[in-house]
Amino acid sequence: MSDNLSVLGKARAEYKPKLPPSLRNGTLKVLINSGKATKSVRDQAKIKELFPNTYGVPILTFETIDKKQTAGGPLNVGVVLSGGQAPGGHNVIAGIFDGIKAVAAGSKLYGFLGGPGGLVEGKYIEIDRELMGKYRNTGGFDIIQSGRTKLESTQQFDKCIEVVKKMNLNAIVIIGGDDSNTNAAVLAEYFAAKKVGCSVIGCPKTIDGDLKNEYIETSFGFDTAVKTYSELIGNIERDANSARKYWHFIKLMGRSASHIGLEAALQTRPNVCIISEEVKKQKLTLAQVVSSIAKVVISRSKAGKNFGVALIPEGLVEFIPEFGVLISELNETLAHHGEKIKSLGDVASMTKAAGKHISPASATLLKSLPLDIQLQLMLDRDPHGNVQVSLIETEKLLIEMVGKELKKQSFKGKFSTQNHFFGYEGRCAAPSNFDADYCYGLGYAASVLVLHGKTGYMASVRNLTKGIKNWVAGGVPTTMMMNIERRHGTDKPVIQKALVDLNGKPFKYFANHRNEWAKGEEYLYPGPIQYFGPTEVCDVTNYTLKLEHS
Ligand code: FBP
Repeated sequence: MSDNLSVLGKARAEYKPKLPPSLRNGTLKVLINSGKATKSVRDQAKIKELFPNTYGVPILTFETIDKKQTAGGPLNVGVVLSGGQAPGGHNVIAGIFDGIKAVAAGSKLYGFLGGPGGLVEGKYIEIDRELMGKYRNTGGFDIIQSGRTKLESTQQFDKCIEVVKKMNLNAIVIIGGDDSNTNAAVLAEYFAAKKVGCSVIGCPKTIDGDLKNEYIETSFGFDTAVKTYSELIGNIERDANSARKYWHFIKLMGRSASHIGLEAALQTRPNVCIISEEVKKQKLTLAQVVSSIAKVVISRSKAGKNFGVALIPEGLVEFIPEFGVLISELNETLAHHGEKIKSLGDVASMTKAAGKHISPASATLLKSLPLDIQLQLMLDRDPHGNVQVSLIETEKLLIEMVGKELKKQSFKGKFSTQNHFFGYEGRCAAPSNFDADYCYGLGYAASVLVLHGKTGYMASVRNLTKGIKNWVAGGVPTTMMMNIERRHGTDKPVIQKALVDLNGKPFKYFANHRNEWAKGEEYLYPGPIQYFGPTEVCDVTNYTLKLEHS
């Protein structure tokens, strides 16, 4: 055992993740059941045309049978960790490792270094038993690191083929979010078209919780990350309620969707929690969002409470209609004139130059914002064309604007504030028992898909709220989750993001309680994730999953 493990780390290394029944006792007793042909969520004709070799394949579920199934010989599998870190990635790799070894003695697992870029460049290490042993049940992606290279050019795909041939790989497993699994689907299609004979399987990862649908109940890492943030938010609530002198504005990671904010609100009951999807539905302007927060500040102050806690989803600005328009116009502008605009150096000149390419309303809005926010909106997009919302300091923008609004209303109380941003704090936390088990199951399921030579699938484990004895493992065609969206100024096939459903039970529960939470101190203090102890404490999932599947 590694000597750089903490006391908890050592105890945690001994944890044996639990597997769904169909994957227990090795993968040798697993049969794949075929279902009906499938279709994409939208834009069926276009997606079918783009994925002629992998479109329409059936959903797969595994069942235990008595007959042994073995691979023809040892399997060689490569694994990639892609995109933002999420707790449990190492256990997915452990699941693949144990799965392929159970299928065929002598099977080998290789880890591509630094994300999809490592695959293109053929940079890898072999993951052997000793190395794997150091990372079981740990957080982070450090075993092979991660990266955000987008796989899209024919040149990149051809390089991947060279690597696959050189390493004699039977399969590549890409562990990633919606964008990375889009990469996996595109690569699977390319390999199938070229008859490369190498499967490409995806695994649903992202703390954001926005890679989910009927068959992928949740993405791994969401559970642990939100529990980590909720512990911190609970601590802040207790501090706020003790000192009674600060309003805490807490921005929470999660990119576009507000699943993290909503779940954290259910776990901690703050005074304010903004849900971006609701802002969009109600077409609220920034001024209206600000005024809704100011109302709570004023009414608490009238009750003698100049303190409170407000949760802000990091993607909020994209959902405020005028900002949404500004950001999409800036996306197009930066895709075509980005280099020139950025070369100007100072923010005022950049804003002026960008202003020439966007609508007058957007140009006025951009100019009206604090300089640092103007700059943050014009920073580089990520390789997938997304604005980097984690770099936009929305919590500070709101504090400033709420302060101005209070002044306008001749507010007599106090508005002393603290700002926080919780994101990176939770992405590498040691996986909760739920994530440790779920991830191990996903990895094991991926190895079964590889054994059966399946490609263009995402590994799945379902029935997650029904107890592990009822968990169902299988595979879902990635093309089923796709639609066409505008990225980097062009239409691209991508996995559709699952945003917060305003008719769903988690949001409804929040909406029914938020007024009481705004007035009082109904705070809940969830405390740290527990790894050892009673099952109702250690194996509990999260409100979102429970409510969605109750
Ligand atoms: P993925 O979608 O790749 O899982 O990443 C999620 C995320 O943590 C977002 O919540 C956040 O906006 C973004 O990554 C931050 O990116 P980076 O790690 O590049 O700063």
